[in-house]
Amino acid sequence: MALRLLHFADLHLDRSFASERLYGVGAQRRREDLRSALQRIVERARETQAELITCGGDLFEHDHVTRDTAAFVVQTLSGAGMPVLIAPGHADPAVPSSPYRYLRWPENVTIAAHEELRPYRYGSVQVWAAGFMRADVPDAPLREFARQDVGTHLLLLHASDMSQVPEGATPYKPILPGQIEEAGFRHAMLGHYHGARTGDWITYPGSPEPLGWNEAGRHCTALLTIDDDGTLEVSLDDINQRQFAHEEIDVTGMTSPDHVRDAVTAMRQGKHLEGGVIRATLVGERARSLSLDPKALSMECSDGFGRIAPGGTDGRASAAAGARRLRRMTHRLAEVDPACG
Ligand SMILES: [Mn+2]
Repeated sequence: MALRLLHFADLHLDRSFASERLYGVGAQRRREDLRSALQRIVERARETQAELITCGGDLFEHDHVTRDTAAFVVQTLSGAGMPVLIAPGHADPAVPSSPYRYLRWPENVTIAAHEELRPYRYGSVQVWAAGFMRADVPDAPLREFARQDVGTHLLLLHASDMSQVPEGATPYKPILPGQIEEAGFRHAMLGHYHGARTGDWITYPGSPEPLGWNEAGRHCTALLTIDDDGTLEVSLDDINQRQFAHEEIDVTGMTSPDHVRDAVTAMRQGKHLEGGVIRATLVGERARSLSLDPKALSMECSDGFGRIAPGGTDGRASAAAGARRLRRMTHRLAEVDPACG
């Protein structure tokens, strides 16, 4: 065997989660999830006897990262007992004020804080890496790359496979599978797309934990094994402990807020939702006698483990004017924690 490595990307440590309307305890718990994912990644690298850990960028969010988190990263990675190679991405560009630049990193950690691709040698394998030095890098990274003919070469980048751009993704650093092959790479370990996927030339491990309700798909680490003859195997293994779930609660027939509260509690205690961050939508026909106050409901369901925050409430009158109203109310974030189940 020439090399075995564990690849991950898009952890987004210290993300605010404001875009998911998660605040306070709810957001803090998600940030703790991200930290513990890094510890599990390092543990998995050891367990699988990897010889190298690679990170395809977005390890943390530069706009939010605290010194404490940066110190946590340094400590966790320094304890990995193997080399770690990081290619800074869009969310964690190696700008002068980045922890990548101002911190003293342990000897086993290498930051590819350079815009052009440079090779890093691990045994008989060369891993070519480059980093974002500012947040927006439109250039195609392989356009002027001189083909490598001798030896085994891998690519580590935060980049966009233009043959499979997910909805809503901004295509920084566009590349195509054909370019990987033409440049002489055996495989590209990338970051940027948050749903795990792998193919002949390109692997995205996805974000280790989902970062919101729109992140369906798998959240993995990728174990790459390269044999001496150049044979390559990629194994995507799920690493997430959380999932974002969406549930509906039908309020038809409920006549008091107590009924709604009981339904929310029952949903949160449902075993299949353990470990889930839940967005509950109240649907159905609201009885006239039932008044719902999202704020009050939210307060009542706040217990430190779970909470409902008032979300976008859009009440729409049904076709039959003056009749009962069909109301669709969105109460975000009944969060279920295993400790609560
Ligand atoms: Mn990302």
